[in-house]
Amino acid sequence: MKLSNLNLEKHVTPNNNDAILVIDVQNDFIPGGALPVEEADTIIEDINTMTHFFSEKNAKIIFTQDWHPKNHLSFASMHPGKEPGDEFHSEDGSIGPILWPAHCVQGTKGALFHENLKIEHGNLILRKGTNPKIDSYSAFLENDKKTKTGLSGYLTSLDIKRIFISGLALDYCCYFTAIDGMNFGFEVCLIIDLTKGIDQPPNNISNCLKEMDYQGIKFVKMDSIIK
Ligand code: VGL
Ligand code: ZN
Repeated sequence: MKLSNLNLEKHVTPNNNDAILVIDVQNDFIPGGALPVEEADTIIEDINTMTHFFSEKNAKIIFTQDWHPKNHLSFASMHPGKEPGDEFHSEDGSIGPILWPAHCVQGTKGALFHENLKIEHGNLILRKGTNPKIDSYSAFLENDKKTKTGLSGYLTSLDIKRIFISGLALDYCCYFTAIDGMNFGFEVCLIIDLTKGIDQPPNNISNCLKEMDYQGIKFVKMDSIIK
């Protein structure tokens, strides 16, 4: 599935039952960081424009932060003989499907939001991936698919019905957040020009887009929200 083949929503107007999630716009995911996502720097200003717009519409704004202890088991360095990018599947899916370079270590510069990201409109900053033995791609559930982050309860208690997803990386944290968001009963809309992907293993982005489409996730471009 290519971006150009997706059915796009037209004319979407955010309201006070909406939230925008800005996923992991942190130094380590920006070119120059430990786990750089290609062109990730190019979407930051537009994300700022979008969160400002959502705040004017009384929608909620949530930033997530990948926030790993330095001995996190998703790091290749924790597995003798393994390199970043190597396949790895722990029994219950808590770590994998590949290993990463050490990234977003708690308290380091790489874990901070990029300096150009405007967070002042944020209602909530949610940190995830803090358990050394369990990764957390999704902002809703850790990778064991059992441990909640609390986000679903937060959104439900504020009467949020629809979530918009932006940020990094399209085929990991944005993807798993979108799928779990659907499973928790939210309408989910991915803002496709406010996200960039890793595309590892090869074709991962295309497979994720196909699966999101199949699951009923909607796709929208920024200019259908802000006209
Ligand atoms: C992410 C890989 C490892 C992400 C986080 O934010 O998409 N990807 N940790
Ligand atoms: Zn991570």
